[in-house]
Amino acid sequence: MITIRHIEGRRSERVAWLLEELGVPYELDFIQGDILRSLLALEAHHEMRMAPIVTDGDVVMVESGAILEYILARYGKGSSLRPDEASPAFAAYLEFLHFAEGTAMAKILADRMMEAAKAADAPSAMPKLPGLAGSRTGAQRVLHYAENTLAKAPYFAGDQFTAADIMMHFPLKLGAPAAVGATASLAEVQRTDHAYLDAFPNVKGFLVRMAERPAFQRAMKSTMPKGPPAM
Ligand SMILES: N[C@@H](CCC(=O)N[C@@H](CS)C(=O)NCC(=O)O)C(=O)O
Repeated sequence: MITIRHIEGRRSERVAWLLEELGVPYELDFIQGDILRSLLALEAHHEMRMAPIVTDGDVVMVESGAILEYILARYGKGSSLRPDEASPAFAAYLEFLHFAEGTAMAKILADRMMEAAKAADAPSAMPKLPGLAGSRTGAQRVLHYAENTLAKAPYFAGDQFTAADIMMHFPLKLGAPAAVGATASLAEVQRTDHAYLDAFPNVKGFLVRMAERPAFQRAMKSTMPKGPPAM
């Protein structure tokens, strides 16, 4: 049985979502309603002490994107959640599977650190650069890129839902308010009816479509049994 060491409302929900899509059983290990104790409990399973940590027999893994690839390789052979390597969708699939953490989350979190440094009157080490990208914050660059990608097809790898969409969901829901200078708690970002999403209609449509998926709904119910956490 696959065990997901989990924190409510965090990236570990991706693993539950993928397993729900595949119909593979799993168990979640977390302390309901207690984010801090769930986080501290992770240390018993991995020195990185971050969620998700996945255990499958002798395998213990961190890094959600790698975990999704592992699960697809072991339990999802032939599944449409991973396009065939010969398919035209494969390059975009790989890009967004990795972009979600490697760039999107990194840029969204870097914005937050820059905001905190600005609030503390710390001098910026980065000069303002010219051009379109230079005029945008990290979250804006990510959200505009996602918006333009989703203008061409309903999913990140084209016409078919894949694990890349599972990876992208988390940075989009976190990055959308940041991109328009709004603030939203972790509980609030679970909703898809915010006015701030109107700035990115294709992203909004994507988030709505994801929320309609039965596997997504089952995963959100199992990973947040008492509803979204306040923090
Ligand atoms: N890139 C990693 C990030 C994991 C991560 O930072 N998880 C957060 C929860 S969403 C966490 O556990 N943070 C606590 C910490 O790192 O101390 C992944 O995608 O799995």
